[in-house]
Amino acid sequence: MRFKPDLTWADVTPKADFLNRRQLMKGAAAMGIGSIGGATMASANAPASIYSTDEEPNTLEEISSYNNFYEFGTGKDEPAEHAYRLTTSPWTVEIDGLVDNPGMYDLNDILSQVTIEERIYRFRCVEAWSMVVPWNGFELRQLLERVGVQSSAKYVAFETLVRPDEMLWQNYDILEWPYREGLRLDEAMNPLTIMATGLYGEELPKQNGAPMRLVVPWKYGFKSIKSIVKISLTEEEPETSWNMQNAREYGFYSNVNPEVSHPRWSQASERRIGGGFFATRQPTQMFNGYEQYVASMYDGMDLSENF
Ligand SMILES: Nc1nc2c(c(=O)[nH]1)N[C@H]1C(S)=C(S)[C@@H](COP(=O)(O)O)O[C@H]1N2
Ligand SMILES: [Mo]
Repeated sequence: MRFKPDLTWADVTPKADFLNRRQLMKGAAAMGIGSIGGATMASANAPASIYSTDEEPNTLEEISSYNNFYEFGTGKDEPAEHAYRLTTSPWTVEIDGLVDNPGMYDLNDILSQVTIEERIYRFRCVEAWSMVVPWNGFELRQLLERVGVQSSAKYVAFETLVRPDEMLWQNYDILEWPYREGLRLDEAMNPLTIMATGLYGEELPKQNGAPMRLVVPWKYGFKSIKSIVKISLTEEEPETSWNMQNAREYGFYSNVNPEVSHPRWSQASERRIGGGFFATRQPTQMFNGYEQYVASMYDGMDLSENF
């Protein structure tokens, strides 16, 4: 299925503002910074983000060969083998629900309106392995502010592409397709929450969720939904794939919490990918180490209930 965008940023952005941005972008281009190859890269001279960890990042090889992306198989090595089939250009994102400017947006238009930067984040899968990933991407709140979130909106729902002739495992009922995820609006607006479009200053590999995937570093990895084609602002808590699959094991919040065990294993420690066979496990941190930026969003909540 191919969509023709019926709205562009020029339609939703006050015109003067839009023209200013274009001028700025052009100026930036003339100085050799900013968007090359579809704006996937952060400027080489950009200052390091205060949100980045100084832990040693995993290699591109590790990050792009050990993956979870069930649309391309359930084995860790299968996404790297099969994701080449995915057509990522053109790419359209539908934004609907409680927004002032719903529509079908071309990804290039979205990327021309946001600031791409580097974020080096810890990434913790619910299966108790972890990595350190140097993402390139933009804060989701930039996109949400552009489309105008209405005051009744309380949640953001995301959907991955459905295209079984390219995503061959969508021909099997291993999950209910499309893969779905969701955040509370304040979580989505948190500056730590990014849409990643690149890795190591290069285009995002398809197995990592090209051309655009969510990254929510204080939550278990399954919240970080890949290859997004739909974003909906809703009043009700959206359905999420792993919760639908097994509500006893996977909740909506899924904040990294070393004190709350998965029903089948402990979450107290994790195996850092690339550490070698004899590497010792390391302790898992509350909110994956991002407590100072996110804990206040859950004040008064029983964190052991909201797994
Ligand atoms: N569409 C989609 N998104 C997905 C998944 C998936 O199977 N399909 N797996 C999730 C899980 S369980 C994890 S741990 C991360 C893995 O991201 P990575 O392969 O880039 O490390 O992607 C998440 N996003
Ligand atoms: Mo995961």
